[in-house]
Amino acid sequence: MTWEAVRLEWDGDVATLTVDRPDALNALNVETLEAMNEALAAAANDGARALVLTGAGESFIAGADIKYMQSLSPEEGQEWGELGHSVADALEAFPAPTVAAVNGYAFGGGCEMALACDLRVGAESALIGNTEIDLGIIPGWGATQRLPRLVGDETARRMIFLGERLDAETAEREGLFGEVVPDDELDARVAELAGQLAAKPAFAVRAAKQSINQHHEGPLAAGLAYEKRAFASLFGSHDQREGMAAFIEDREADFE
Ligand code: DAK
Repeated sequence: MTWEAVRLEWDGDVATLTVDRPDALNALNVETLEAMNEALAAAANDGARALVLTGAGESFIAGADIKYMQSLSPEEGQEWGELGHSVADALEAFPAPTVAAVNGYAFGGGCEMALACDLRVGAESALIGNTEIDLGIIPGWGATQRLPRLVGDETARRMIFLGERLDAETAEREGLFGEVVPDDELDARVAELAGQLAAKPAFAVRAAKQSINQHHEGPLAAGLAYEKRAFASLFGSHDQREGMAAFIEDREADFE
């Protein structure tokens, strides 16, 4: 499958989804969002053990396409909101770990796509923020919920109320980026990290991801109960038996 504004490339079990509209700094329009949904489904179906999200050229994703949004009616705005949510949800529910390689501007809806990934690595020159307030709107693809969970309530309110654009160093300090690397080392570092994630036992990583995601979806008690069930379900699996045997026998594990 090929798309105009999205590329899906493979390196072993690692899939990389690149938003490829560099002339618009990878701003998201309907066609791009639909292609992202299809590419994510294809990557999941083809068994990706890790997925990288990045942008072509100098930008990660400069936001939702303002030129498209400008004249939307409330009904069209609702459809548009749902389409963006479906992509963010697909990233969040992706059956393997996802890493946002933030190589430049990640504003508005671009920041929200990064927030829906499991991990974020920033290039030194990256800028990130929920800038919607200056367009007279609020974040509409999940940042009001996902951002406070990641950076804490006060920082999230500041970012959203003030439309702050954080540089990479600040984003790392606030917990928005897990790490920051020089621009020319971003691809190599993300490939290394994604490779490490892909080499881990896939069922266990998925169970851990789903358990952590429960925390986002309901009260703590429900999340803890889910975690208990997910934990128990891994016992008896090949990877659990093999991982523990390898530790006891002091050898490398051979995971499925
Ligand atoms: N949309 C459309 N085009 C964009 C764009 C965007 N978000 N960002 C950049 N571009 C386009 C520019 O218009 C320009 O196109 P041409 O004029 O060449 O045709 C080209 O990309 C290069 O941009 P600049 O010439 O501006 O480049 P600079 O290096 O000078 O500046 C910049 C880069 C990223 C600082 C600047 O372009 C900028 O501030 N862009 C806007 C960033 C922004 O505010 N992003 C947030 C968008 S709002 C909703 C759910 C979600 C959302 C909305 C509703 N509902 C539930 C209804 C989400 C909203 C957003 O994401």
